This record gives sequence, C-alpha cells and structure tokens, in this order.
Amino acid sequence: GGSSSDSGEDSGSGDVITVGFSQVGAESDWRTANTESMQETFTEENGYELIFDDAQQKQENQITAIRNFIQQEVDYILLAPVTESGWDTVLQEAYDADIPVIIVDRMVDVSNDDLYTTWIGTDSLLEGRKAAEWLNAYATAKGWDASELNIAHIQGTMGSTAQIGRTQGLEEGVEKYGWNLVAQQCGEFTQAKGQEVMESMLKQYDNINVVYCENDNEAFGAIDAIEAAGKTVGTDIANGEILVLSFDTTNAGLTDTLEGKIVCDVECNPLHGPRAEELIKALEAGEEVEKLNYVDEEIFAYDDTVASVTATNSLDEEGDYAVTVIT
Ligand code: GYE
Repeated sequence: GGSSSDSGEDSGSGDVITVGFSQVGAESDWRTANTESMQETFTEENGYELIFDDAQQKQENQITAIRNFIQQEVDYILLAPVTESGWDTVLQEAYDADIPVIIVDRMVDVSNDDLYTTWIGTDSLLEGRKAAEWLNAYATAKGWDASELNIAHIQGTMGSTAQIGRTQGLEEGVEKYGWNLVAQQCGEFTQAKGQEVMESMLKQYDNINVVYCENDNEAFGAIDAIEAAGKTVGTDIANGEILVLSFDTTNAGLTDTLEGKIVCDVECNPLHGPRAEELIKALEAGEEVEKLNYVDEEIFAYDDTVASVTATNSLDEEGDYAVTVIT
C-alpha cells in the first residue's frame, strides 16, 4: 500500500488475493471436507494466499482470528461461524476496515446485515423439515401409528444454524404428527459425544425406536452405542429395530444408508470452496451478488418407500414453506 501509482504492488488483475478463513474446527467429516474444499480452491496456482485458522469450536478464537486478518489487511474474510449470535462487534471492525466478509455454511444473526457482504450455505430448517416429512411418510407407509414412534433426539452445537434449523424441523413434526419425543440432548456434532449421549439415553429409556441425529458423526456414535447395548439399528420398528435418521450424506454416512443402518440421510453439501470463489470473482469484477446463496440438496434413504421429498426454500416467503412428499 501507500503508492498511488497504477503499477503499484496492490493493484492490477495479476495480484494475489489474500483470503483469511476462520473455520469452526474439525468436529466432523463434513467439516473436514469443507476445509479441504477451501484449501483446494484458494491455492497459489489459482492466485490466492489463504490464511487458514481452526478455532477449535470456540467463538473467542474466531474473533481473535478475524482481528488478525484485519491487522494483516487481507482482501477478504471468510467466516464459518460456530453459532449465530455474538458477531456484531468484530464484524463492525471488519466493516470499518473495508474488508468484505463472506459468511459460509452457518449463518450469523447481526443487528445490521450490512456487516457482512454475502452468505453461502445450506438451508438447515428445510433439511429438518424434509427429514420430518420423510419420517411421517415412511411411518405412514409402514402402517405405524404416530403414537408408536419414540424419538431420541441428538442435537448439534447449540445455537448453530445447523442445530437450530434441524431441531425446529423435528419439533414441528412432533407437534404436527404427535410423535413421542422421549429425550433430547446435545451431541456437539461429534462421534464421541453422540455415542456418550446415546448410551445414557438407552440406559434411561427402553422404548426408543427412532434416533434423530443432527449429523452423520453423531449417528456413527449412536449406532455404536445401540449395537453395544445389544440392540439393532435398521428399517423396521415392528421387528424391534431402531431407525437412525441423519444429516450430511458423508461417504461413511451414505455407506451406512446403503446398508440400512441409517434409514434416511439428508444431504448437506460441504464443497463451498468453488462457491465462495465465484462470489469473490463477482465482487472483484464489481458485480452485485445475492445476499443469501442457498445450495440445493437432496435426501437419501435406504429404500424407496418414500419416493421423494422436495421442498421450496424455507426462507423464500417469510418462513413459509411447502414440502412435497411422493410415496
Ligand atoms: O452438518 C456438521 C458440521 O454447519 C452444516 O456442521 C454444518 C454442520 C454439519 O459439524 O457435520
């Protein structure tokens, strides 16, 4: 900086674009895939310098990372926020420093939306609603009464968009269809915690026949706990099997889905690197970008009892949504 000349080091299209990326952590397979996507996209060959920071699940670490990025005068800040709240101050600092902030994956809840430039990610509420509608359609097709479903709910990191949306989707289903929600506890999106929570739930309740996990890693832990307790995961509660529903469709999650260990896995695509790059390229070209950029996603089930679950974006019309279920 400092030079006003056109041939200055920080002007011209051939210059390296510096990107600071504050990542939540490495809690899940999804997160690892997300980190890799960013690292594979923002490479030197592609014209970037990526400063990567793993916050180990702590918001205070993310705030420190963002302040470091501001001090280093990066060109863009990418933030995958751990929770929705608590970002106003630090995002105001980035805004005052004229550094565009691109939020990826989970959302932020700030008093002034101008504090970030754009967001790219998935619609977690829609994912939760799709899972709930799938469960209703599946149970109905099998002839099970709603009152027979005893659901254990393992939540993700409390206050994160993925938790808030997926929890709301299930709770709406409970309300709408009259399922029994027997237990609800946080599994922090990790396999270890998912297993621990499932173990304790199985000790407390002997009637659980559905487990709604808010990501695949929790599901892996829950399946281990169920099997260790001498019970079976599967596709038919009439046979005493426990249905496991999950989110993410990681490789291992889809393998479990093919085997019927996970009965239904809702897609959540982690490959945000190229999407974030597209937004940066548009901003570099001086183009307007959409504030909210949703990724389309599907649902994968063990069998085709429920042929498809599609839905409109939950945030399109002030929270209105429509889920279409075909059986
Ligand atoms: O589902 C989970 C990860 O925010 C969508 O975070 C993401 C979630 C994802 O730890 O596996």
